Amino acid sequence: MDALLIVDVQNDFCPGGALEVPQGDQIVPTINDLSATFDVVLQTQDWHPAGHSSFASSHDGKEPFETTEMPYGTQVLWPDHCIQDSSGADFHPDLNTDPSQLIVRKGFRRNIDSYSAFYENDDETATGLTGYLKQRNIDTLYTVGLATDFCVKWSVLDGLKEGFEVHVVEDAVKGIDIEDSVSEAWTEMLDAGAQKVSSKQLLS
Ligand code: VGL
Ligand code: ZN
Repeated sequence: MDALLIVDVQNDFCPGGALEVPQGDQIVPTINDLSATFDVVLQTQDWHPAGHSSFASSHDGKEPFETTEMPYGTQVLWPDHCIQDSSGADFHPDLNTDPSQLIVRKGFRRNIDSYSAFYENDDETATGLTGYLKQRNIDTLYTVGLATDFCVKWSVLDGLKEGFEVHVVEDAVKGIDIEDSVSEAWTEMLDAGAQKVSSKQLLS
């Protein structure tokens, strides 16, 4: 059984948002077309409390896009984004969320960031998505959304590790792109066994 996994298509990751992904909004119509063709549609939502430890503003002297060491490893520091209940955390207004059967929220623990739909950045704290997918006999994921080089990439890598077949829809993802991180993300995802597809292939 297949599922479409829509990662973090939220206002703060779209142009004009706090952590904008260039052209992040341009994938929305394609995602809407795709979600109409899947029996199972799932979403993630980045959902941080104010003062979250992944925000540069929570660390004296740090600027966004610098890094800091956390107990679980190196963490990129971000502008404040996707704060719970803010409009920036809302899904893009044109995204059709009606077909979504599950919304996985992540990043809600103050002291740990979470890029992946499966595990937080400590690689240990589970969101529960694996159990949900297994119980619904879903073995294949088609991944779309934002950002290619962070939440999409980590969701794809963890999905593969958890034993799912994972496809990435190349024209339905967009990245932040810090120092070539988008092309590195593609290399990592493909090396790990992800399959690149186009929306055209899926919609024809
Ligand atoms: C994301 C950075 C921080 C993402 C979320 O959705 O890719 N990136 N929080
Ligand atoms: Zn975040």
